[in-house]
Amino acid sequence: LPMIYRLSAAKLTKGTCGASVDTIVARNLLMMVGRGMAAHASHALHVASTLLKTAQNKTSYKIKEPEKLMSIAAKLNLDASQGTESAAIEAASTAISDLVYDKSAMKFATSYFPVSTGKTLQGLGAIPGSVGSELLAEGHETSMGTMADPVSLILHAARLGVADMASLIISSEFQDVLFGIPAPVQSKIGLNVLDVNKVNVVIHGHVPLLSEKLVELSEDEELLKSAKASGASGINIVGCCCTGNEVLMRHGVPLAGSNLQQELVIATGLVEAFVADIQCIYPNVENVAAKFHTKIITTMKEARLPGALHIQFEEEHADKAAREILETAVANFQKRGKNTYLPKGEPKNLIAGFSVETCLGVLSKINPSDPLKPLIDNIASGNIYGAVLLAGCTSSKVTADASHVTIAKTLMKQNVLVIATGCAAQACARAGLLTPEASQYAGDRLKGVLGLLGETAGLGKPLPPVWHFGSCVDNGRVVILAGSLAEKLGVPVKDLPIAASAAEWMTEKAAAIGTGAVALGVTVHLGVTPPVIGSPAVVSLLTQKSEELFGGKFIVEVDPVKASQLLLEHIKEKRGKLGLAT
Ligand code: MSK
Repeated sequence: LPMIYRLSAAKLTKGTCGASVDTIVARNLLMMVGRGMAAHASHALHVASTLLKTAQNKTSYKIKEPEKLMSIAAKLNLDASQGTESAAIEAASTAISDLVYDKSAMKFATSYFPVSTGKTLQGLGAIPGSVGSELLAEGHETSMGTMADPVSLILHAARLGVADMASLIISSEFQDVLFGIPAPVQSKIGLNVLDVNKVNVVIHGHVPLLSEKLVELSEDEELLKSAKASGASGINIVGCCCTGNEVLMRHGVPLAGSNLQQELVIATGLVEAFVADIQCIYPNVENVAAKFHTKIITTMKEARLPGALHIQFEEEHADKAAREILETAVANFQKRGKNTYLPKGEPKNLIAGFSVETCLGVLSKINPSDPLKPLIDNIASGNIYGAVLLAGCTSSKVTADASHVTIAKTLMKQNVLVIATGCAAQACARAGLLTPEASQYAGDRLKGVLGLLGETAGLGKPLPPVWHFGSCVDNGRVVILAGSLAEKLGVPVKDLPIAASAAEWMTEKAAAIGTGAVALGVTVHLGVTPPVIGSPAVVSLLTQKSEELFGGKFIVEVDPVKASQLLLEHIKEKRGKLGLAT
């Protein structure tokens, strides 16, 4: 049993070494945030390394968005005068240095956050050095007999949270450079995006490096010929979790499900290959697949499963790995058994693919010289009462999807704009909230804004009341948008009428994102109680003291209706402080 439970069971307040419950809880939290941050930074390192090798002409990837690359270089204050490849090498090397090498401050943190946020973080010693140096210190501090001061441990967790945010930004920005900036796209979600007549390939995990190639190759003539020779009418790629979100928002690839549906997707008996890269891959997929013909294929060295077929992804040979995977899937089609089941009915429609650039693009049609102004005017007038980001997983500890959906519907009714990422976005999609028709659930004032923006975007219909902003790493996009709004208004992020909610969070990564958001001044609701209640001191640091220090705090409320009220009260308070109508 974890030490904290053994202590409380024995009604003790200290361990044998004298570590208090506050020390133990703070130490455990720091380790949790550290693991989450390591996962995101590892993702970022893969993407940065791919960008670097692409610029060096060592891969078959292309730089699809040279303009965006130049704006990243400008933000980082890099010399981009030698052209695209040189700018890519500079930007990727800066990221790799931020992630791996020891130095005083991560450039992706100091360059991307508003100046006022940077000053607050600097004053609190919360600007991270490289991820590598921070993790080294975290491992050391949390080892037995080292750091025992709970406040220092929590401040270190905040620093790791900030490093996590910077890592998300690296992944999100470079993925756009390599694969394109997402733009609104229509697609579907549900188990019945699987096709009984086709070779079904599920792509699962987080890093879109190999999945981009799989999507591209699924239309390869030779592979389609072999699929037809096997009796299939084609190759059907569907997504799961965040790899699914990535290919959804760039290519419209439909989604089969989120983290909690991964085993169910296989249990349809219709999946020829279940291809996993990294993170949120339940080891149980192997046990379920063993009952069917499904091949579980792992592709990255960090996330291997003991019985899975492993086809290693390497940036330089991505096409070869993708072809081998699809050949394996096609060859497996004829082994599909009779024991198949697909739920009746149609998958749900959805619109995804919102990005900062898309938003600014639409807004600039209203005000070309000052695109943020229409957004600010609508917030000031109360047409948009505030904005809340729904992020994180779906959880088996609560009724899955229900918390996200209840909060989304309650907030939009009160004219709050809802942005969603990760599995939370998929939960909203399953409830039909990513459609123009769902704008009927929004309050009249927000409905008017969605209608105007939909017309301006040329949709001929309102925008959905929930904007799918991408995968978990795309929380970085939301940070960039919030930072731009704050800078435009000349106020710190902590004063904006915004908040975040991780109503069904479950992973260490969600803990890292939440901690980073609080450190940047955003108040975050958690709908599943984090493992800190053994220490009233840590609870107070996270839910009260953090607001004095950073401007953001955690709100813990399991009931989604009450949570919505708390989020609305928070927005009301912020509006009041800005002198806006409440
Ligand atoms: S996939 S981290 S279950 S959101 Fe990003 Fe979903 Fe949570 Fe994984």
